[in-house]
Amino acid sequence: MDIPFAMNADFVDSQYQRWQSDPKSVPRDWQIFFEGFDLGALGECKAAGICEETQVLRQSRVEQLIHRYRDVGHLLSCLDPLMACPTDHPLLSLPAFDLTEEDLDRTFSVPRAFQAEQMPLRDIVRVLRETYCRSVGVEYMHLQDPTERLWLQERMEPMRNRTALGKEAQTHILNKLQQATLFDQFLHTRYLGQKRFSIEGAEAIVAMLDDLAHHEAEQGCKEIIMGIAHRGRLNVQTNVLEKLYETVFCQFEDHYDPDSLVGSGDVKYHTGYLADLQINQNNKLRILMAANASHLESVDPIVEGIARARQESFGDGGRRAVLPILIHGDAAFAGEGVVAETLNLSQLEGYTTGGTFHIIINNQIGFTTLPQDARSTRYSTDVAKMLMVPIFHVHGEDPEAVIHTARLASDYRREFSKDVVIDVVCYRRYGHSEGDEPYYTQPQMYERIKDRPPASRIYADKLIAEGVITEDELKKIESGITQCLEAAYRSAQEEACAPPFMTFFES
Ligand SMILES: Cc1ncc(C[n+]2csc(CCOP(=O)(O)OP(=O)(O)O)c2C)c(N)n1
Repeated sequence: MDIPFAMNADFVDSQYQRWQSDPKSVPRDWQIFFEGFDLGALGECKAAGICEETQVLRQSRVEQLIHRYRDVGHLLSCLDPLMACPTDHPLLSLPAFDLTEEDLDRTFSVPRAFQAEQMPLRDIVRVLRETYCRSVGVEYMHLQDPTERLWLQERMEPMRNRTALGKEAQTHILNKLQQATLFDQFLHTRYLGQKRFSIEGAEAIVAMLDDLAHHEAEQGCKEIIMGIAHRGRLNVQTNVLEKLYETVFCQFEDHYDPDSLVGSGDVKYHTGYLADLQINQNNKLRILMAANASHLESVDPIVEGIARARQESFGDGGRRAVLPILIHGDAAFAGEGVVAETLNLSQLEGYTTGGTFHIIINNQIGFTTLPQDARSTRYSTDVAKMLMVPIFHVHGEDPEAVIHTARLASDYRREFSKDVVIDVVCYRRYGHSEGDEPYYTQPQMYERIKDRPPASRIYADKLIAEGVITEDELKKIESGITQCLEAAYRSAQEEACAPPFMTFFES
């Protein structure tokens, strides 16, 4: 019998499940093995004369349950800020495994990643729910390489898919969320009626990109090549790439002449930006936001091409030195053929960039179209499953979970040189470009969005409740940001606009 990676429990377990549903679905030698296994278990029972089912049988059921949570625990995860969290799923209930409430107090052997030899079933279910059914839903059991699955399990299960962050990191996250919210609110009030493709509803993306830039730089990344469509573009330019607020405001002013740069008034959503960031005392990071055409996702292969060229210029280690990040809309990721084409190139020697970091700003709408009218798949990310790479779905109002997931995905990409996908489930506070009224087409959805506080407020309330910050400290953060915005606004009106950007590498 050919057992790859000798005694791999996941593999044996999956064969056993296939055999149980249809004995002929596994090779003959496995059929004999499992027949003997079940017979032995029953024989032991009869010999003892005290039970119908032995511990061996129950153990195998518990292993099925563990396997199922790892596989489809995401069905029970809490991802959508606009909906109540699911509490149960028939595929994950005890009866689905012929287990009962009494079994909860029985003890079973557990996998290595649980960091214990044995546990009561009650605790096993708790560990699984904490890991797979909170703010992070993970799809990774489609990965065919058991080494990768084990790597992920050992990173997720001991920590229950969370990173413990200290006060400094939490306050920094709050700051980034506040910057994201206040910047777009400011544009909303000062440049009423102008398109801005607000990030509001998806502010966690800013906190995530900021943290990812730090994490990558600390791990040796020198350059990020980023592709991003219209949504949140200006917010990412200012609050992640440190483009000056006044430079952006200038582009909204009447005295700004976009024709001097070629193009029309929409030019600010298409131009790129090059930033050199001093991440900390030791690390610098260069981020190029590529110019973006209106044609959704057409930037993907361009980013890959730039990233590959930059990697070559670094020589050995180039794949780690340069990270391509693609930020997609949910409708575009599922709908545009170039997404599949780009994914398909990702592992080819002539095209690979050592793994692309994909982020979906999943605001659950494409212009006016809801997911059920836009795609045949459960998730907008399902096309990426063909690469056998992990896909993380994460609640967009839980910035700590978003950041934990980004760090994990970054480490996976570095370890295995493959793409990773993070689907940030959020919403869009206004219409597609603020000018249109979403109530006309999605009244129920927008009724739920109407009273939703910004993610920054929700996170601030959590930190205040936990005693991490005070209401006064929150006010200080807010007024500091507002002062910056006001000062930038004044200078954008008074002074001639500064040259807005560098767009390409000079070295
Ligand atoms: C190839 C292409 N098809 C259609 C459009 C028109 N269009 C612009 S934005 C948009 C909706 C995109 O939705 P999504 O990807 O979810 O991003 P969101 O605007 O919600 O952030 C559409 C259909 C386009 N720009 N390019």
